Amino acid sequence: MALTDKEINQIREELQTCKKPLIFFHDDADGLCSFLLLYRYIKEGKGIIVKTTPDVDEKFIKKVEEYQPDKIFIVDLAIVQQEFIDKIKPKIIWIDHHKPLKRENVLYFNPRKHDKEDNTPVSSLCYQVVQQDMWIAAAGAIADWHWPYFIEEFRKEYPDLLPESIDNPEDALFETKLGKLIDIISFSLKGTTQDALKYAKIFTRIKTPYEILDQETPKGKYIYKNFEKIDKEYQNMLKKALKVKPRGKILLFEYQSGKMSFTKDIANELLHRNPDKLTIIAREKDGEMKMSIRSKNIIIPPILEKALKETEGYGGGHEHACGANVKKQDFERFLDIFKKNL
Ligand SMILES: [Mn+2]
Repeated sequence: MALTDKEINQIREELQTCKKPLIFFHDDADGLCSFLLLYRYIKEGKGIIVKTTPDVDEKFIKKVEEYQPDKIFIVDLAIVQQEFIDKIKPKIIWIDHHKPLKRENVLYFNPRKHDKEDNTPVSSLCYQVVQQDMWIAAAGAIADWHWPYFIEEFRKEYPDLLPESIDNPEDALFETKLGKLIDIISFSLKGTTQDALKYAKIFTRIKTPYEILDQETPKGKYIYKNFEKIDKEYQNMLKKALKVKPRGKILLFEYQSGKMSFTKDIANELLHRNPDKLTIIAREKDGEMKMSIRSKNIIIPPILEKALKETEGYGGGHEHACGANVKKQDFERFLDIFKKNL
């Protein structure tokens, strides 16, 4: 189990003695689901979405002073600056599954501290603690391409969302109603920060997944309508991405930045449909190419490090899924280095 019994009890104790939490979360499905699991357990609090770089730094101090929380929870965020920790009064409980960092004066829970291979999503960690809202935890975990320990229990309770024939997160994502629910959750974060928070708040009061999937209540319908609107844009972009011809082993799709980023979503779907290719989705913004890189069989980080070193870009991630940023003028060179090292 990713969190030990002692850690589970420790976090549970912090939740049970908390009256007014401020919860920082990453703006992806795992982050939002983690927020929901904690919020719905305490039934009180406020969420803060950390967009673009997953880094909690001093610019968030004002938010803490405004809200005056008794505790701060930080979920699914890779970086929390020591300066931030030092400058605020409330106790900080940080639950994450990215590369472990050394920090002082914070309760830090990360399964990778004990086992560097263990990147169990934060939704699954939070579920270990709260033991409720299994459908939210399942959505968050599968969204991070992880098959959580409670999935058979989930299947028993929601056989229509996850049919018997599905035995891996990828098929669950692209071929089931649970996958659709995940799209609805992650698309609810695509608008402005204000919009995203508004939807997050509605999610805190949804009772069952069917409220949304079958539009059973006004709240569920409201979330679903927004999904349909964003999905239209997504399908348009996907159609374009699917027309791209591979260059050797690489499948590259570039697009200009609009209001919304679909980089991760397109990267995952293109890889699902072209499992033998390395897919690179690049969004051009402010003279930079912001990328998601995916592959089923190639270990990406060593090649990526090489390419970044020679182009002064930055990025990183997991073996088969990485993110990276390079200047537009270095992009061709970046691709060349990748091609030569495949
Ligand atoms: Mn995550």
